[in-house]
Amino acid sequence: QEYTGVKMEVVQWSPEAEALISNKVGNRKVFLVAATLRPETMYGQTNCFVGTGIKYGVFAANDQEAYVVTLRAARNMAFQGIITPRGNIEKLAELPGATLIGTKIKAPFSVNPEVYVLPMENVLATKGTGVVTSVPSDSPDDYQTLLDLRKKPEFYKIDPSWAALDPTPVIETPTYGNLIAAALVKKLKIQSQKDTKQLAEAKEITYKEGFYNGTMIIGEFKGEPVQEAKNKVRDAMIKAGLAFPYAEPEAMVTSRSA
Ligand code: ZZB
Repeated sequence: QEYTGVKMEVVQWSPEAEALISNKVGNRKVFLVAATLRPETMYGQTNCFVGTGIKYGVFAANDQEAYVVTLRAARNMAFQGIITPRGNIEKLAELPGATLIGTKIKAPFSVNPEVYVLPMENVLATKGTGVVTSVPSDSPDDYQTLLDLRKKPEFYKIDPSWAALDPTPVIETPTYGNLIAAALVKKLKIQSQKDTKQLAEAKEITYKEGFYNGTMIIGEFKGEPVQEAKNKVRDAMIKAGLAFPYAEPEAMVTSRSA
């Protein structure tokens, strides 16, 4: 799986994370790195999601930068030469996911320059970097989670202002308009992020509609089909030093028939 690793620079740590980070990162800039398959949607980022029960590390990428990802992702990055020295990893600090909530970070290419880290129940520790950038216009999971957070901020232990940014239209499709995630959440009668079966179906439809029938309605490639814009946005982010290619190795073969 070929992801784009999106570098979301920390602007202001939450007090809990700040306490764990103190003095441990040297002069490095620290980034949460989100793994995405939809670089063309980055204009619509409104926040970032982590799993509150997932363990994250702050890993030195080099003398200037450090990345907040799972250990598993850091290992993959080291083998891909993203983290130097190649094949080696240096963990500077450890951050339980819950401590990251409320941290303010930059959202590269987004109409919202700065966004907050929020909790999502369905973040998998075994996929990508364990960090997910949220685009509620084009991801049903992100949209529904945002609704859940707004409905029950105390339950999720967030300040309501952290979830205040509304979805921004990024892609137009003939069937679902310019906020496809909201349209599908409604159509499939999804009520919460716990409706994982319907959300999986909504995601499938969203991927297909966006890719085959979507047109960009924002950004440098406005007016172009998503199919063409996708890699152009990706390349522009990489060129700007705001992203890098990150490959997820195929699942290891654990058994095979003779
Ligand atoms: C931004 C984005 C915008 C995404 C969108 C999707 C969509 P897949 O197809 O199942 O591999 N993601 C990445 N890592 C994780 C994780 N550890 N746990 C849960 N979700 C994760 O899913 C790849 C997408 O799932 C990634 O692309 C990321 O969200 C999320 F408009 O990044 B995406 C219709 C989807 N739209």
